[in-house]
Amino acid sequence: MLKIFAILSLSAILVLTGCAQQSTGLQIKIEDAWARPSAGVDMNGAIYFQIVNDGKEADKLISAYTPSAQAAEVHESMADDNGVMSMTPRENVEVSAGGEVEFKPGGLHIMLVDLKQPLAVGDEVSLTLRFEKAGEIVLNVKVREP
Ligand SMILES: [Cu+2]
Repeated sequence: MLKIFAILSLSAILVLTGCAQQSTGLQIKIEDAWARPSAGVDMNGAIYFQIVNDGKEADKLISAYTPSAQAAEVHESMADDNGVMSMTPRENVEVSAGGEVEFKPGGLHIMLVDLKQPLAVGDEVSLTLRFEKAGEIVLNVKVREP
């Protein structure tokens, strides 16, 4: 009986700290998420969205996960002086307090490495984004034409 009581009060504490965290005004929203269809034999995909930070503290996107591919990586595409595109992995992406960061073709994206199945228009992909402070945000992302 004592043990049960201990567990109950522990979960009460967890709920309370959850509330306390929210009251600091930390709020991350993901808007307009979409995935591009995969093309032919290229079994990589890409997901785009906008991160909106309505909170009073900066936060960082630190990792991504999807069950639909071997890996989900945060990448940034860039053109060099000759206009040749390349992409580099980003360790994290900071979103300033009250700020927005756009993931879009030719820029930041979530790369789906080694898709388990091709992505066609109308399909849905589950994507989990992990933020340093806001924790995990799970999205259902629709595949559509760019
Ligand atoms: Cu990429």
